[in-house]
Amino acid sequence: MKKARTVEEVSMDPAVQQLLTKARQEGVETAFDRADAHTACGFGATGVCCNHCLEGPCRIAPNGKGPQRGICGASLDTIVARNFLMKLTEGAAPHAEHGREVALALLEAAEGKAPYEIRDPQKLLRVADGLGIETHGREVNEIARAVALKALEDFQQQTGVLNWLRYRGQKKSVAKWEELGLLPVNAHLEIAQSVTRTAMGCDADPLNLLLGGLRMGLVDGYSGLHMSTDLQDILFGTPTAVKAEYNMGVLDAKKINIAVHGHLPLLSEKIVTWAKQLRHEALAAGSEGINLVGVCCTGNELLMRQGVPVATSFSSQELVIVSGVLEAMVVDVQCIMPGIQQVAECYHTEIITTLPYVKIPGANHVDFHPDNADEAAQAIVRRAIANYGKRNPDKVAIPTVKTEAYAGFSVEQIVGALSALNEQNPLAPLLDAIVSGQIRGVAAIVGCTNPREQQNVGNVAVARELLKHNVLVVATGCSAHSLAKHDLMNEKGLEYCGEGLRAVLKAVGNAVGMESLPPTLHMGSCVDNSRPADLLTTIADTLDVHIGQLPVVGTCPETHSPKALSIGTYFLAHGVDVHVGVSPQVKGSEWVTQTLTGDRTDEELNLDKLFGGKLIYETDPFLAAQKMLDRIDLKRRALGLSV
Ligand code: CUV
Repeated sequence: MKKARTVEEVSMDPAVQQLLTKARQEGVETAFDRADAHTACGFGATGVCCNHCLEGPCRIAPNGKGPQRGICGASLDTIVARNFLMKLTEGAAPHAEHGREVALALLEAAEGKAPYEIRDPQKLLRVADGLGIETHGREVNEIARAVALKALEDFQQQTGVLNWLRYRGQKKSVAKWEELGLLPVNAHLEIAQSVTRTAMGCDADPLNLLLGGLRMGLVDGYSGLHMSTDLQDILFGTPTAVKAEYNMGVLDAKKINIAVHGHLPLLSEKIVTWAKQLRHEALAAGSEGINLVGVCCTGNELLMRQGVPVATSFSSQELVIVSGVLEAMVVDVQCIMPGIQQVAECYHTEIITTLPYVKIPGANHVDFHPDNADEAAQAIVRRAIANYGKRNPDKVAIPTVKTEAYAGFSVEQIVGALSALNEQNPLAPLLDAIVSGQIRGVAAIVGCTNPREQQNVGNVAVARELLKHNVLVVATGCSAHSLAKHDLMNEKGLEYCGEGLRAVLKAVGNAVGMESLPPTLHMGSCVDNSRPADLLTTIADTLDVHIGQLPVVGTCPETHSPKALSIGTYFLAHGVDVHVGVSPQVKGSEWVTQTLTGDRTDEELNLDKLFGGKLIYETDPFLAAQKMLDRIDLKRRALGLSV
């Protein structure tokens, strides 16, 4: 067995260090300990193990020793490309399901069958317009119904192109995808076809498999990210700037604590409502009220729209329970470690699953459907209240660590802030700063934290390094948690910014009555990666260039999730360079690796030649930042901008 890491080696977050120490003292095992106990399988880690059929598993040693083909004759390149496509499909499918769940909820709300209302009718009108839906003289619910049906078409139609791609895709990129035959028809069809492609005896052409991967990127981007964000904004409101708190110190020993965890805001929005309405019951139980805290992307959703504080990110989700003050952890879908149940059994915490297709043995289940949203949320809040009396005071220890952070930077909010400087042409100040070099480029830091990685180190180091070189940084997902916890979303972090960038952040901030914009802008959850994409589309259209020509990069330094790979692929399809700091498990095939990283010297196709962007795999955050800066400069030069 490998040696266990010290708590400092596990995370740079002092709250996580404290709670991990407590967990270890109390004999509670967490993902960090399991990560230390596991040795990664060298075959799996390089993508050369094929277990698509019952002849195998077959594994090919990349050093040329042993059989060089699977029993069926699949080559090393086929096996690695096929495994990579499967990963991308596993990334795209949950996001597409997210989009579909929200579309169904909108339909039921519009038809009066689910207790939601349209909180942003203006966005509804804009989205309807963009989809070519007649809005004139129609009731809000009638338009909402038409929008929901258009969304559901993207899971049903047998010909044509995803409505959301036609609506949100940059025309220049769409033309490229059309030329390559990559345009997806409907998300479910594409996902089913992708699974078929990877099944035994189907697609064996590595290039065709990788192009299938790009299709998955587009499915994720339009049926997952864009659709989810658009419809959630319509239902729950478009985020505006909000100041909130981050880290374990947001737990409150005097209150009933409920953590909401996962991705879908459909139920958690209702829990916000019912936590307020049932406060008197919480008081009657002897507490001082109800305290909601967020984990992972459900946390981001509630933070962006409701200012709900965030406790922690993916890799330390179990440690919220170790505080001993969590009455319930309510989970919906994605990124929920089954391990939370084992941890919960050492305390009084109740794990409550809520979707019929996401259950955990030992956890309790409250079935959620949009039509019973109020009843489910009430039941959950009441269960938490009932658990308050079971708390063991000897096990309570809340780290006092918390940080202030700004969030809520939707495109609408960013444009709104910029318009304080230039009402006629809000983007002009940003574009001028990019052209002059005051802002060298834009980077989106996205993705997760990973129990195998030292938590927050990669995300924070990449961010600080890019800021230092005047790159405007936006963030989503758990990487945003990392940045917020380490003062990169409040004024303190301005010290890390280069002079040019700091001046722009201050100028825009002053114009909207703040001392400065925060050094990095929190744009939301993982599906909200649609927001940076929309921002890039607007910038590229204004300059009349392809998105891939802009000096912009995407980076996920600490990811663990296939979703980050499919989101990354969505950006790669636009020609945006994408850095990953964790192995994408393709190293076993030089052909696949070099096609993705654009490093092939022969005349054949690679991603860079095809789209103008490539995958950058680099585990060292400083080298990664340098490589991204080089690509930003390359693109600046190509546009005739100063470097
Ligand atoms: Ni979707 S995908 S660990 S919660 S960001 Fe967080 Fe974000 Fe990655 Fe999961």
